Amino acid sequence: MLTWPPPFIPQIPGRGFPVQVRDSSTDRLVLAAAGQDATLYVCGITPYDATHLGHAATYVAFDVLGRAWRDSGYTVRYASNVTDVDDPLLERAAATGVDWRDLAAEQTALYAEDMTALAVIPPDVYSGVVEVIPAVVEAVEVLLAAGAAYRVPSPDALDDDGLGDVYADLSADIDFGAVAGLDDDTMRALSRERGGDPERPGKRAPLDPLLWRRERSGEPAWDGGSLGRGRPGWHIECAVIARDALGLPFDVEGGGSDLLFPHHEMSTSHARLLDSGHGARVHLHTGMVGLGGHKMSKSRGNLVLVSALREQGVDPMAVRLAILAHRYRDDWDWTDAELHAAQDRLERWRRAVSGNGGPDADSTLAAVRVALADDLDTPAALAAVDAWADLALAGTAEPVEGAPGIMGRLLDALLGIRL
Ligand code: 5CA
Ligand code: ZN
Repeated sequence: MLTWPPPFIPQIPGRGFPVQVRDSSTDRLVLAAAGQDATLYVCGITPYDATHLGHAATYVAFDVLGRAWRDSGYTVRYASNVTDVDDPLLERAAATGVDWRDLAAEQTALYAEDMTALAVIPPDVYSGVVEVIPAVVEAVEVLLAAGAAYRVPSPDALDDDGLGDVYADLSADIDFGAVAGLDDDTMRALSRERGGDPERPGKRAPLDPLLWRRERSGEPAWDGGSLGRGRPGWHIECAVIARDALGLPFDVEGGGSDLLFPHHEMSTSHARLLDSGHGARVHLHTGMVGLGGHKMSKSRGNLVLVSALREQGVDPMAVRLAILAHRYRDDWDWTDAELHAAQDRLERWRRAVSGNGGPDADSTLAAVRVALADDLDTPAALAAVDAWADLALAGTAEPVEGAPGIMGRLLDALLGIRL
């Protein structure tokens, strides 16, 4: 799948520090990358109602991680997906009378425009599910052959040749549950809420997730080899795309906190069984952005779209700055006041860097680097820049020639804020 154009990343003096993040599985601070070649997988959009502020906040947060890694001299390999075939997308297409392919293509294009405007560095590997179906089929065949998956009769399938749908047998994975660390009742409730089918008859265990769904009337389907015509389940898609793009184990699997369970628990379990015990080293989750006190979500319809703000003439850098004003892992509500505060801050910073000379930038650069290395503490980074801007606007510090230029470049390189 085509990505969007990468933003220019200016050079800044010195080096950043190795980034520590709080792993969702252990709640401990850990080094985000095991070595100098950092690998990152972030779950991409299901292409409808894109790109709302919650999506944007999640991708901006991981973009900051990638920028901090690059600043500490690491190479970064970043992979992401587009869930361009899944129940919610097909349901929305059917409800609005559009072809699901047109809906997906239009929304994926809008997402690319929004990411470009928000200066998000594009993934190195960017796959739609429809592009990786043979790899998914092969992975499901491997799991079946290993006894880690089984067939469940699907009498409502179009071509009822008795092959049935395929489910993962979670009892084959001794580490299942380690990602989210939840009790059984909670897992069952979340599975029901988030795309699972704990009540489906014929499964060995309620939480066992779908790997391959046979073709049903009116649903798209692909050749599945020995599995029969059908389409992939959700979690196997990310397990296969991440494995093939990054190798196993990779450093960080990320997404919003709504993906911790079941999605990342299941995709990690699939990866482990496909590759002798390895998934992502670190799981990292962003908080939920809300609107009016509820999680911003397609199903609830309480959305603010990045494209709508852009159409109103809102500077995308103000949107990005409003996001960065929050710690990535916190839940927060999008409000007009948040946007106005970011617009004011952007305006102040622009005035502060407008001179040729200004307060020395070295300690601010160091403070921003320290803040980012400390679990991506963007509010602390913004506070350090505010302090520099205060001094610059007060005009009391001994002016250093070129300091405003360094400030502009550090904001661009580390925070993706172009003044
Ligand atoms: N395609 C799947 C992942 S494989 C999916 O969850 N798509 S999505 O379009 O629903 O969400 C895209 C990304 O945005 C996911 O990482 C999700 O966790 C995140 N996200 C969704 N809603 C919010 C929200 N309100 N706040 C923050 N992040 C959100
Ligand atoms: Zn995913």
